Amino acid sequence: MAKAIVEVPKGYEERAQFCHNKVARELLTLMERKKTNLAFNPDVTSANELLHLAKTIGPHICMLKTHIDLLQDFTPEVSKQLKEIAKQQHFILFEDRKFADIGSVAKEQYAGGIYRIAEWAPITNAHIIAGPSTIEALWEVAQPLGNALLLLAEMSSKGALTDTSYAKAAVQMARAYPDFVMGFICQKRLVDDPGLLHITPGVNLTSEGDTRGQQYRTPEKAILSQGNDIVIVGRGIYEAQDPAATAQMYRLAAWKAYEKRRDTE
Ligand code: 5BU
Repeated sequence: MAKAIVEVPKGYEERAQFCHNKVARELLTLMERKKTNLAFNPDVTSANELLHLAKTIGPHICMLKTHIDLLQDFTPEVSKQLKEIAKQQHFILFEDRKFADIGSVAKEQYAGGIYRIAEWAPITNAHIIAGPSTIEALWEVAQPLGNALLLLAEMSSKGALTDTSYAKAAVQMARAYPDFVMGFICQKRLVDDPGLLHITPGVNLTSEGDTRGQQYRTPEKAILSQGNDIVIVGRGIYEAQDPAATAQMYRLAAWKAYEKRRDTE
C-alpha cells in the first residue's frame, strides 16, 4: 500500500492547528498576523524603565520576556500594567523564571510569593534537571489558567552542560505533556514537530558575546541555519541608541530569515 504523504506546514499560522496548547496557538497566529518572530527581554532593574520599553518596543514583538525578580521596585501594579500593555499591543508575556526545584516548591514559587507569576505570565519555563515532577506540579497551577510551559533544552552560555542527550530528554518530556509544554528554549531545532516551538536566546547583530559567557549569533543564523522559530534579543535592543529603530532592524532580519526558510525548505 502506498504511504500517505503528510505535508508538514512551514508557516507559523498553519502550524497553530498542531498545538495542543491555547497559548501556543495564539502566539503562532499573532506572529503571522503581526509579521514578527522577535521576542524582547528588557533586563532592567526599574519598573518604569521596563514599562516604558514594553510600550515602545511592543509594536515590533510577538513576546516580551521578563526577569521580574530583577526589579528593585516591583509591586503588583507592575504586572497588572504589563498585562494591559501586552493586550493593547498584541504580544505575549513570558516570565523567564527557569523553575528547577522539586515539585512542591516549584508550585509555590509559580503561584505565590510576591510575584504570583502564574497570574500574569501565560508562559514560563522550567529546567528538566529535577525530572517530570517539576512539570506536573507547575501544571496543577497552570491548567485552570490555561498557561503554557517551555522546557530548557539547551543554553547559550559557554560550557553549558546541555548536550545532545540532555536535549533529547527535554524532547521526550515535552511529548509526554503536550497540553502544557509548548516548546523549548534551545539553540537549534531539536524535533520536526510543527506543534512545538523553538525559541532561542543568544542573538545579536553586532556582538559575538559578552565577558560573562554569553555567546551570540545573528538572527539569520538562528532562524535559517539552526531552524529556530523565535529569536530573543535583549541588550542588542535596549542598549542601542535608538531601541525602537533597532528592534525594527532585528524584526526585519528575523522575519526575512523565516520567509526564506519557509519558502525554500
Ligand atoms: P541578551 O542581553 O540578549 O544577552 O539577553 C539574553 C536573555 O536570554 C537573558 O535574559 C538571559 O537570561 C536569557 N537566556 C540566555 O541568554 N541564554 C540561555 O541559554 C537562556 C536564557 Br535559557
